[in-house]
Amino acid sequence: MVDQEMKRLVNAGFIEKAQRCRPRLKSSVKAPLRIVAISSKGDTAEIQEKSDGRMLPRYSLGKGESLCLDFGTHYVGYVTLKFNSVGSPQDAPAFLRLKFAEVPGEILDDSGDYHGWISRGWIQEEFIHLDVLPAEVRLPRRYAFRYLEILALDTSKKWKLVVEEAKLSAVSAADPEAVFPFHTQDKLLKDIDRVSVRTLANCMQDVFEDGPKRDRRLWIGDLRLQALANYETFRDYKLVKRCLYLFAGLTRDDGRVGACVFTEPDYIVDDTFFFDYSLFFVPVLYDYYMESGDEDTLKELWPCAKRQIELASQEFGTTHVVREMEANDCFLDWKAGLDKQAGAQAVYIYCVRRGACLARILGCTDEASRLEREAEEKAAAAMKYLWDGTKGMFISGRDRQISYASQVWMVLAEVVKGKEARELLNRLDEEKPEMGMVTPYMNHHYVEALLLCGEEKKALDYIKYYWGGMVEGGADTFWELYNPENREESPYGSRIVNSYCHAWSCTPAFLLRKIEKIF
Ligand code: RAM
Repeated sequence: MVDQEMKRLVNAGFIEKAQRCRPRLKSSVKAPLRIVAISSKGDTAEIQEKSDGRMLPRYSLGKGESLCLDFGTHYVGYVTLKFNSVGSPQDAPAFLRLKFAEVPGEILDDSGDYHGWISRGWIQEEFIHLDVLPAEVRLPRRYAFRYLEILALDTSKKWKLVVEEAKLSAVSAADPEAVFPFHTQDKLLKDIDRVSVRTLANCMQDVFEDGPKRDRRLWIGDLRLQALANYETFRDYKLVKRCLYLFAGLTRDDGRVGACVFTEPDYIVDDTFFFDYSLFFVPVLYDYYMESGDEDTLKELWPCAKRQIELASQEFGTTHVVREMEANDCFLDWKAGLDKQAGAQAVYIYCVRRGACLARILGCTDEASRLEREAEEKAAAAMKYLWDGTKGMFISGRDRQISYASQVWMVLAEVVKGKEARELLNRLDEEKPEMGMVTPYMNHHYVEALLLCGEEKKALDYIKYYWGGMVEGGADTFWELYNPENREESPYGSRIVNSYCHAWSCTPAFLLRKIEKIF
């Protein structure tokens, strides 16, 4: 939901605390490793090695000629390019197009074909004129990429363009040396873990960003999963604390936590609100406390967590079933047509249970008991009104829609447990309802649901199938969207604006270590 009329509330003390946890970014200089040619092979991109990255100055580009540099893996950072000319004196400006690509397919995509609903400003493409060569160009934007294509749109008949040097200053708040390892002999799992950790590291910037290509901001749904992966890998508690204080310090005037916050030019909460995302402040705080033991933060931020539950509780009617939701009232997944009611009911129960635990930890026993009763009441209502006994599935909305999201969240909310939950997930697997899952975010929750009901083997196989599918598709970092059945899937109208290093996709680093502890 977008609330453009909203009044904002800023807690200066909280912002000050967030500011004190601001990370110092680590930077390292990278050069291209290879020069490649990318061509299309059916619907995939074929990469052909042309030469070593050090051969760069030996190439000269005339009108319409291009060079594609491969930096070896995915990075986030700032680029400096040195250009020169060969041949006659430069009698016309150099006119260039630069394309930065996280995956090779982006080099092949034509930005002119994009007619989607989010800004084309996200496409990492620049058009530059250089009147005088030689020239050193330090590009002002930060890019997320592995490949950089330099196309000479025009030179002149008398001279050609030379790219003498390409340099990247890669930045991240994470120290790649400081990862707590995951032990396995399985090559695919090793690769999945490596790609997950890289995804997380490249999204760890001034805050936990959702995607360094797009939207480059702090979303609470992404934060929740990033924080979990971070606790198992980099253990950067300070960065999570910073993000918690930002969400709590920048709310709507009724205390509601926004779906995302911007940190530039000033800290400001967005006017987008999702039922599930506001509630996720509770489990993010819960997980943070469980991992860090930071009682001061828990005490200070508990009122904000409690307030999210209070506000969400107003969305329930006398039957204790949450109201029917419009598509953008609650997120859950990008699956088009997904009915959100059952998922929202389950997310509420999931969050209230964690709220009850926090209240108990803080010694607020009356509040804890009240929240425990609240969770049970809503769980009972889910069984009464949202469970279809004949089909053995939870239904959602007036059309009684059956989706993966509803079943998975009801399991995570422990509305069904143990054997019943296992049977439900088995049925889901057999019947494969059409209302499937399209984001690694939703697929993460599916794996968590399997783990919660003791299906470690299935969880592991699914990680190999799903995230392994991206690794086999050449991923250096995990993608925002991945539907094995439709690789072109995009909620935005074209995959050209999809992000290919996306926070909510980094969770195998967490899931695999969790499974490792069980075995
Ligand atoms: C997209 C981003 C972000 C997500 C929101 C709901 O814009 O991918 O990660 O949290 O949607």
